[in-house]
Amino acid sequence: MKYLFSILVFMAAINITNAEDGYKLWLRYDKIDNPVLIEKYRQLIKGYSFKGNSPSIKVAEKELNLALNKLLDCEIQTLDNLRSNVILAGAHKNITLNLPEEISNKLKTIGDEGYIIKTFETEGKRITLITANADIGVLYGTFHFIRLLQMQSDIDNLNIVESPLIKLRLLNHWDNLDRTVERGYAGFSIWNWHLLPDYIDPRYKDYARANASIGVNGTVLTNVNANSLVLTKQYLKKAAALADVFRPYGIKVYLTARFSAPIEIGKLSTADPLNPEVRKWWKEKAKEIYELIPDFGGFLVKANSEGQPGPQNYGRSHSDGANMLAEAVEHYGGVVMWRAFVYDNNVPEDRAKQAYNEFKPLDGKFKDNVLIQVKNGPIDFQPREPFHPLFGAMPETPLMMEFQITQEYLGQGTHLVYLAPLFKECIESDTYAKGAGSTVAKVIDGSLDNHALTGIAGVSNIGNDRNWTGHLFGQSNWYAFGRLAWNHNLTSEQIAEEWIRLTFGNKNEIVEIIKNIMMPSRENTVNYMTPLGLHHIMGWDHHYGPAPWIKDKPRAEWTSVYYHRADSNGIGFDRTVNGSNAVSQYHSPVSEIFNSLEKCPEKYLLWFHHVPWDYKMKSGKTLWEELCNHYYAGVDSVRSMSKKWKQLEGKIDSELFDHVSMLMKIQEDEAVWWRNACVLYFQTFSKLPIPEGFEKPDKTLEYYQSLEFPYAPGIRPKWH
Ligand code: GCV
Repeated sequence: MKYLFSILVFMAAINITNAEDGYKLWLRYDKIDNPVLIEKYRQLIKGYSFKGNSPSIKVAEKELNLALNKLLDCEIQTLDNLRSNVILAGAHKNITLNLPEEISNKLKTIGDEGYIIKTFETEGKRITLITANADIGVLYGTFHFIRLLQMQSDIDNLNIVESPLIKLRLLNHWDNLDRTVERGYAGFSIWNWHLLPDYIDPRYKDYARANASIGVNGTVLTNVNANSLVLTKQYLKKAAALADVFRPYGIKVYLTARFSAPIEIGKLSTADPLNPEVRKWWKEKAKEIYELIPDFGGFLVKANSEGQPGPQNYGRSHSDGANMLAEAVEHYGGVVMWRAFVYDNNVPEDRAKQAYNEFKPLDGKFKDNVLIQVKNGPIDFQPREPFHPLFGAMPETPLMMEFQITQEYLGQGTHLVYLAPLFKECIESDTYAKGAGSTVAKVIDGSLDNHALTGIAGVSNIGNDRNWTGHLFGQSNWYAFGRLAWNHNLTSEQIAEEWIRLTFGNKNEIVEIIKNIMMPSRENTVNYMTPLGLHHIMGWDHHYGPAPWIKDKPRAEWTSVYYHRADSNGIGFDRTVNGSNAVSQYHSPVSEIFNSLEKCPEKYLLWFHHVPWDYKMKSGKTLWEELCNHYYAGVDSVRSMSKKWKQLEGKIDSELFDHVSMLMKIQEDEAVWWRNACVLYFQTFSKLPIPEGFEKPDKTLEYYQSLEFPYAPGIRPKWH
């Protein structure tokens, strides 16, 4: 009896230690649940030998040691002399073996960050080689090898050659120095500015590990709505401490530069980019930064946008401003990422057209170390937008992609929305800039216009919540961003499958259920929020929940009615040649397709057209019926997602199960809220009944309009 009791206590303890709070992300390294496979791996991995002793090699070795010992549940050690069935890892120059010619040739094609994982025999010994041109490639290769083990892949005969398609793969943190995070839904900032530089939170290293494991190689630490203070010595030392932690992992630190910093912290009377004193100030500032952070990546700038200062305050252009900063950092190899997210309420022009109008004429006018950072769509990270017309419009300038990983407009912290399909939809769009096949992917990877400097940024969803991203499935979006930044040819499904296996284990039944939840989740969200091309109809300021009724605000483009334009005739923004003519910013035949009511894909219909309520859709239904169908289908799909999730009870970790179950309940309620509020509101214009068979909203429009959320998270601090 006593014996049985001890076993029970022991089992309870195991349960507790196994309880999974999500902290470990996709680097869980739980023991492989297949003894036969463990034995096989143990036979194939008798030990490892890392060549070189740079910080990157040391962290690679440590990571492999950790992963092997946990996954295989035994001590696998470093070996001095080479034996059969070992892993040999190191940069090419440090590997003294005679490598097969095939490997040497491939190394010439994979740059500094690429790697090769190859099984081969030498002097009768079977070796798994992880090699690269530089040590950081060895680290990336090591993470790839670990992923193979985590996914229980066959490692008998490996022949993997990888290199990233895009050079700068960055997270953008919209983190403020007071630790609030603009549009952050996972707690406060992970950067503890107050305790830095002396207190190094262990999270910083885990952040770097996670990012390196998916190939992210840079991080912009601060909000684009920038605070000049980060450029003072006091804060630069703090940023330098973070850079020191990240360096072995190949991650460079970048900062946001507030354009008026020369006035605010430099005591100058102007920030005019053509003023010699201002130019000198930025050069000295760059020197000071590089003394503290020798591999500082450069600046990200939001200028003359939403109240931020910029060169136009002095009658200068975006290129004047960007080039001044570029000149300050070029000597050190730094870059300037200048955002194209600009629109001005004093300009009587469709907001969707303004960035193109301002930036296209500047093509070719930027210095070589400037990238223009363009959001995926022309408005603002909506659940669905057509691709931004600047892609394909500035061949002389490197354009970098800005995606939003944090779900400002997609349910914030509580909705399960897998974003890879959104990212892929955009990068696979054909701009036709140089004929068919001129995809957005080719613009941003530089292959369309031969740019060597290329980049992609994701606005981070990370905070100090224990599981990093608030919603566990937010982790899949961080993961997907990194994997696509490395290789945009991966499919959404491949990435989902990887993430699920790394997070929930390899049981096929579980993988399939979760994949079936993730894959349609973005489309579901579009359906219950903004179907058929609707956009920007969310809550005022905090952007939480539906509010298509928002009007009469200081800026028309900050209202909802500006975008949906519903009236008794119909709904949608006429951007055809007869309307704002935004369609003309796209190349032919995209412009004609978007311009045509018949040819425009229905998913973008109300983005480009004002359509009568009784317009016959492809399904044969009227627009009103189709709109209702989408809203109701969105809610139904959330309900069926919850049912699928329930099948996992008892099959996955209970803490993770409960966490997601509770959030799904919120998502379901909020999907109903979106549907009811939007259908009731648009009904005031269509004057048509909700089609037969659909459940009737249980609340009135007035009820939904009365809701207020003064403390919704992620709101922009009032001091901005
Ligand atoms: C950082 C939207 C967001 C703002 C954000 C802005 C931007 O307007 O609501 O919070 O500001 O985009 O991308 O600059």
